[in-house]
Amino acid sequence: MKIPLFLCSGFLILLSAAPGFAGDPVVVGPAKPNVLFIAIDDMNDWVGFLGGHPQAKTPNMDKLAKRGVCFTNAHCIAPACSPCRLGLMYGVEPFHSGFYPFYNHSKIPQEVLGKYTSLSRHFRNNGYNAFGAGKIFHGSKSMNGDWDDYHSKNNAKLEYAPQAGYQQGKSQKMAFCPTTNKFEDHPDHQFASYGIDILKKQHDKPFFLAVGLVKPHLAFVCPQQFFDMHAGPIQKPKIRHRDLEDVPWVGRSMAKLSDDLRYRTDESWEQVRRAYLACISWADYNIGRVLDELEDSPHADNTIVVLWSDHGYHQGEKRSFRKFSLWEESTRVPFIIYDPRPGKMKAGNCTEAVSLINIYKTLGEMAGIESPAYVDGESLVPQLREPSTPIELPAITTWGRGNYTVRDDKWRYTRYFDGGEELYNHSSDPQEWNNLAADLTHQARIKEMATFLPKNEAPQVVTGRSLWNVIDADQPKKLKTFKNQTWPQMKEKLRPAIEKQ
Ligand SMILES: [Ca+2]
Ligand SMILES: [Ca+2]
Repeated sequence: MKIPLFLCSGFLILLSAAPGFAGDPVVVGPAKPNVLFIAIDDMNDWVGFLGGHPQAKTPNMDKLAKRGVCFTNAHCIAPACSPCRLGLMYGVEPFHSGFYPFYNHSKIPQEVLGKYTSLSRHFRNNGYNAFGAGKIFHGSKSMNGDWDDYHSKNNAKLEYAPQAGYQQGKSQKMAFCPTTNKFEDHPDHQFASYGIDILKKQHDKPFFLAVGLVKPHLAFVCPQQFFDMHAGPIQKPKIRHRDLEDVPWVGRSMAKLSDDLRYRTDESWEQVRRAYLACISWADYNIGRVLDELEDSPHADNTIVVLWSDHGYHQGEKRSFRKFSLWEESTRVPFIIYDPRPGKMKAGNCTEAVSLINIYKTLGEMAGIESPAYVDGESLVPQLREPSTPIELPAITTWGRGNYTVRDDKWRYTRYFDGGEELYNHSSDPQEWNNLAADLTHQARIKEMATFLPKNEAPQVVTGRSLWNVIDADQPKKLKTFKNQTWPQMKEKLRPAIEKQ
């Protein structure tokens, strides 16, 4: 009889109970790798390793990107917390599941959710312990056997120092300023500490450890020290002020013009962007704490690290703030996989367009676990072995039923539910300023890219829906309201700001 003693350094070490061998460790073969799964909320490409902003300071993620395979052209499943996370964790595209808008995870009917197996549960079903902390799903911390243990508590109240930043009225959410609390009071510090505690332990089974950070999501608040790192003037992103004029109406409806107008009027854009960069550095600091612990732990040689953000963020581009759009600012995300096991990975950048939908199958293949038959996407193991390996399928991002964007290594093609289209050439127009969809010379390309649009759309799941903030095929009337009233009014309001620029 052999008793597993512990798992480390990539091998399962057994203690033989046979006479004469008692106590001798016997190495019998490679053990299943552990997984450290780092989820980030609302982080766009303003990180050192993606170069989205020249003043980004993210040394810990940069180090991971260098050691692992960094997917420099990675895109979200949907540009919103709930549908992206449901898609990623269950391995199913919104147009197959019907999870287009926001849901309270625990209120989605079992006859719908029961068709799918969450990633953490799938690993549990295959001999793993699953531990989680912070934000992995949106709207519910833990349910139905997704985890062996889950940490979500944070009781400390954060106090803001708005005189050192910017705050809209007394809004706790729309605050862009340092906190006066100690590090330990902040949720992300606690979530990282939970991960560190798990990494300090010996485990009798391989583990799937998910650490979900809630920054840089609004409010943009974090300790002063991270604001101090960004004390000087903040460089503006590249913005074309009349950029929306060649964008179809559904696209225009996605832009958060009122936020842009407010920050222009208040002259607060710089404070908003500074606070965002500070929160990104704060997230990076907490990620670094977990990665340093892993490196010093007995699990270092046998733990796969995957790091991703659920979607990107506008900081004034397309006259917009936040996410909820199908442009590059919203879709592009940090995404890194690192595998320390010999021969499993070649460090480098993969520049092919990839979707986060591929995480499910990729982790499954890396751990030798077959994914359920329904799971969408494809394994990125060939790209981990050789980052220059091409990928045939483009990345698709869905925002509402009928609104899709298709991204390949050079082009973005978007089609909205009413037939409105956009086409951008990323080789010559990385800001997506010039919509080429009406250009007759590109019609063959549009036709080809349109073949990747979903053929059969699942109807929207209605039960459990908590927020439906997109104009789509299921609420087309909202577009009429927007066209007749909101946009012209908004345009009038914006005119002085536009003309001032
Ligand atoms: Ca998010
Ligand atoms: Ca434009």
